Amino acid sequence: MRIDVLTLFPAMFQGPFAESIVKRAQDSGLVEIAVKDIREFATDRHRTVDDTPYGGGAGMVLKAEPMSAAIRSARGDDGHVVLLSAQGRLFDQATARRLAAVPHLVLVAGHYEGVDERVIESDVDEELSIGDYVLTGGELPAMIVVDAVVRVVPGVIEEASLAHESHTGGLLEGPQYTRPADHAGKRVPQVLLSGDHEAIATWRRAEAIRRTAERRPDLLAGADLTPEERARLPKAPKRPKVSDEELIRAYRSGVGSYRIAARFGVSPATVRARLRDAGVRMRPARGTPRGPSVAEVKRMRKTGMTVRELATHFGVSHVTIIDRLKKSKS
Ligand code: 9D3
Repeated sequence: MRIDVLTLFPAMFQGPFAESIVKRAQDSGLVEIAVKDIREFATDRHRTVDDTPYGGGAGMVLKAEPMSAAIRSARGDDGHVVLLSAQGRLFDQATARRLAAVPHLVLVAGHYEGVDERVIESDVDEELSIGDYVLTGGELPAMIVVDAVVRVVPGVIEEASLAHESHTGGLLEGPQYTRPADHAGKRVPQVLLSGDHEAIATWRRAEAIRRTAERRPDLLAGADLTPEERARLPKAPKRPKVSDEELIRAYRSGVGSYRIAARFGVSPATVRARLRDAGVRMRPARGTPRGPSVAEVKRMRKTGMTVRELATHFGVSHVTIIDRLKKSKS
């Protein structure tokens, strides 16, 4: 595939395109990348590429004529033109895969306040943003798009790595460890040393789901979860009719979670979850037993996990784990 990048700052691209995987992709002939200076397409003797906005306002706008000439020169008759702009649709992995199948990409890095809209209408096929934050221009976004696209061009990286990516089903990765098994007093989770491949896969899956729910709950809707996994997801915390401080003050004063719930118009489970999340040590709840079953704990224990690791894994106290282990022996 061929990628042309149009920019006012070609020197910015020299480092990133001359290193690592993007360099290897070019060296092996899988991708050809050319960076071109938009200023070369300015026709006046000052090489002017920007001007003040019609209607007034701060900053400068990239002029239509040199932009249009630069794009038409790079596109030839087959280029797909992408403008990097803060007004674009959000770039994501699906877009990276789609663009990796395009034989000739032309990436246009805007700068200053933007590009004359008539160029976007006539010469640009799509506009992409890399995220909701303000940058000084489209150069770093263009590099990011090149990086994400090039690595999914067939042959650039090992097929196995790409296969694993699509296999994780839209979840974040769980934690990774390598030697030594003990670092500064923290041990690698025992299950990873157990050699029990099924238990390892189960653990990794649980960690990936847990992490995604905690850090990126927005990903869960589109994630590839079994109905069982979906049913076990912690419900999204819908916040407050009552502040944490009020809940904590009431609880510490000795009022039970059922009374507090009634007083503040939330459920007892909500009261307990909020207090637990706020780090409050809970008195024993009335009602049904919570946490993992005897069988679940027994199974994970067999992989060699310690009581502490089991407690973290199941999200309960070590007392609960010891209780289940005792019951499994009686
Ligand atoms: C008056 C509003 N402008 C400045 C706050 C809007 C604006 C113009 C130009 C904001 C950023 C830029 C330069 N940014 C890009 O060209 C850009 C970008 C970005 O800022 N964030 C995320 N993705 C991208 S892609 C190109």
